[in-house]
Amino acid sequence: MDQQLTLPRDFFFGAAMSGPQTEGGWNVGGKLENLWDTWSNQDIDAFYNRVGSYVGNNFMTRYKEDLAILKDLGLNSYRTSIQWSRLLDQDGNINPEGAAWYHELFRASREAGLEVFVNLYHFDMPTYLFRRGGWENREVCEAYANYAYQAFCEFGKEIRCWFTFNEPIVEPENRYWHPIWYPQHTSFQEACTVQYNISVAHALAVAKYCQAVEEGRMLPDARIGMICNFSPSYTKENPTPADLEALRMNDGLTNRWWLDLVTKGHLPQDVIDTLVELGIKLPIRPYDDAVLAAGVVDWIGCNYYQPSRVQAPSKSHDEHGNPLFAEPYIWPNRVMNESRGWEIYPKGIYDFGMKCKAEYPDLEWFVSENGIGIEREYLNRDPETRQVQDDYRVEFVRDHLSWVARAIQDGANCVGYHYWGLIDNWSWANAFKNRYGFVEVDLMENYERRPKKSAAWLKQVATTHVIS
Ligand code: BGP
Repeated sequence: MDQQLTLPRDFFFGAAMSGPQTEGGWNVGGKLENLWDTWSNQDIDAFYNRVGSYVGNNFMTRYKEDLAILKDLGLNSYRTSIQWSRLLDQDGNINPEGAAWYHELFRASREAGLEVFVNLYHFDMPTYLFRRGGWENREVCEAYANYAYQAFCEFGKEIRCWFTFNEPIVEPENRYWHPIWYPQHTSFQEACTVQYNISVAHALAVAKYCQAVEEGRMLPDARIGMICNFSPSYTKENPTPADLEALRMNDGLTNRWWLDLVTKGHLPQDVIDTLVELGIKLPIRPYDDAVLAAGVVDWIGCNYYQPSRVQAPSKSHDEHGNPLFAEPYIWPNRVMNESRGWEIYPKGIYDFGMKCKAEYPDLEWFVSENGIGIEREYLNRDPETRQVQDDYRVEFVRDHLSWVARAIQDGANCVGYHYWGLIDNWSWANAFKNRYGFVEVDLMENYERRPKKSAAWLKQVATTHVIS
C-alpha cells in the first residue's frame, strides 16, 4: 500500500494486557489461587521452560515504569483485567488488599494520562470455584455476577470502559473440547455447557452493570462491552455445499454466537438447532431467554491475530467421539508466523469491519488485540547496542493498521487499536516463548524493560496518527 493512511484524531491508540499475564504476586495480599497457579503448582513441566504463572512480567512491582513507557510511546489508553481471585475473598466479599492494588493502579494511570479499559475475566477462574464445577455450574455464573457487581461498585467512579469477558470461546475450546489447557478434557458436550453458561454469566453481569448505572454508581459516560477473538471465517474459492456447511458452523460457534448475544440478546438459532440435532444438551433453564436478552452491550472489542480457514471435514467425528464440523483449509497463498503457527492476513481486520458494517451496522468496535509473537527474538540483537532488531513487528503492525484505516474510510465503525503485549509478558503455557513486545523484558536481568528497535516507529505513529 503506497498511499499514506491516517487514523482519526480521537482514536483509542494503546496497549492490551491482562492481570494474570502481567501482575505477578500470585499469592500476596490475600490473592487466592486461580487455575493458572494451580496448574503451575501441579505440573510445571506443562509450561515452556518451566515458567509458571507466579511472576507475570512483574507488573505489580514495575507498574509505574510501565505506565511511563506507554505514555512516552504516545499511547492514550490501555486494557488490563482485574483478577477475580485478587479482588474477592472466598465468601465473595471485597479483599481490601486486592482492591487497594487496583485503586492504586487506576490512580497511577490517571496521573499518567492513560485511560484504563477494565476487563473482568481473562481465562482466570478462581480454583475454589473450579472445584465447585467452574463454568459447568450455574452457581458459578451467579458468583461471577456478584463479582462483577462488586467491581462496578468499587471502581465505578474511576473507570469508564468495562468489559465482561476476553475471548469467551477460548476456555470451552482449550480446557474442555481440546486438551490444551488444564483440566485438558476432550468433551464437546462439556464445552457446549461451558460456552452456554459463560453466555449466561455475561448477560447476568451486564444486568448488574445496568443496576449499578441506575443506582448512580457508574460514571455518566460509562460503557460496557465484550472482547472476542473474531477470526473472520473463510473457505475455499469454489466451495462445495459441505464446505459452506463447515463455514456456517465454524463461524456460528465462534463468531455469530457472541455477536448475536451482544447485539440481539439471543444465541444464533441455526447453531442451537444443529447442536440439538447432534444430541448436545445445553443447560437451558426456564426464563433464560429473558436472562440472555440482558446481554446486549454498548460496544465490542475484536482481538485479531489470524483468519480461520475451513473446509468440509473428512470424517464426521474425532477420535474422542466429538462431532467434527470442519477441518482446517490451508490457503495456498498463506503467509505464516512460524513461531506461533498462525497465518498472517492483515486484510482480515478489514473484512471483519465490513461484515460488521453490513450485518451489525450500529455496533461500535475497536481492535482490542493484535500483535506478533516471535520465538528466540533475543538472537536478533544489534551487536553494539544489544537492542532487539524487530523490523518484522513494524511490518506486521503497519499492514494491520493500514487495513484498519481503510476499513474506517469505507465506513467501519472502528474507534481504536490496542496492541497486544506491548511490553513482553507471560503467555499461558507458552510462558515467555513468543515475545510480542515493542519493549523487551529481560528475564535474566530481573525483568528489566528495554525498547526494541520497533518502539521508535510505534511512537511516531501513535503521536501523529499517520501510518508511516
Ligand atoms: C489472545 C489472548 C491473550 C494473549 C494473546 C496471544 O488470545 O487474549 O491473553 O495471550 O492471545 O496469544 P499467545 O499468548 O497464546 O501467543
